[in-house]
Amino acid sequence: MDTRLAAITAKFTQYLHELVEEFQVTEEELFKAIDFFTEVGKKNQYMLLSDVLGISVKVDEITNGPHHHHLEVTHHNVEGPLYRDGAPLLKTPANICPEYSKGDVLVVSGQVLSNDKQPIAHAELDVWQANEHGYYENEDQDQPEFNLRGRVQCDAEGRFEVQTIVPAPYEIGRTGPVGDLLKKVDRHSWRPAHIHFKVSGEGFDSITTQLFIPDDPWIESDSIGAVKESLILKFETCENESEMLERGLDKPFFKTNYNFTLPPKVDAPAQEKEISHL
Ligand code: MBD
Ligand code: FE
Repeated sequence: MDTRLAAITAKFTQYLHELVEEFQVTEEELFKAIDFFTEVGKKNQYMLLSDVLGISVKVDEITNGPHHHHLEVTHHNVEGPLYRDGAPLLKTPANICPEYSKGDVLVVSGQVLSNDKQPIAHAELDVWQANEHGYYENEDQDQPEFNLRGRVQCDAEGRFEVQTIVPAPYEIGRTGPVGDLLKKVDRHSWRPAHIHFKVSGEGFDSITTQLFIPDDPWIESDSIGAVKESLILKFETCENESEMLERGLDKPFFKTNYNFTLPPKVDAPAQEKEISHL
């Protein structure tokens, strides 16, 4: 018997009964709800549903927040549905968008540090983001494979520099039941422009997070509620000719600096000592 599952099931049932009672839900509405959930499954949108209901962010906080609340480490954030394993391995300085000219160029640089401010040598950033129209490579015929994705290896001081473009805001559920629901209840389905990161280093816990583009129109009303103040980037405009040339650019670009701080590895449960029998 799974007592936790039993308790959650009982409570869930109680909440649903209260809801049915309060709204005097009809049979017709129940059938519509069942059709909705069937469609969510068929279109593989359960994660997206959890996102727009604010469940994903809450669960992320519960799962990845409290162990480190006493430490100053980079705020965790949800992975979202668009991560892909196996992005190209790159060394810093890296360019994850070689066809840069289509968007505003952005150079993200910084350092990966431990909680006591020591550099983490050869830390890795797994980066992924949407393009200047708000589309991820794996949902867009026009982008090359793994465009705007990369696993960037930092140098011996944990430093990195990633050249990319400024992503556009992302509209979730453009097709499918979750987007349809949002429309029906008059909720917008925009996410402020963001860049995803999984940051890892040997001997440290990895962190999955997102950094947000400043001054985005949706930053105060992210449809999944994932924005945290400490994850909003600050942009500078770089018009310096030699810095432009260095990067093969013929126009000014945006620069931003962000340091990631990884938590120390949570001690693995003590391994049972092997008892040697002669
Ligand atoms: C996204 O791009 C995203 O990052 C999340 C968390 C959910 C839906 C779309
Ligand atoms: Fe995203």
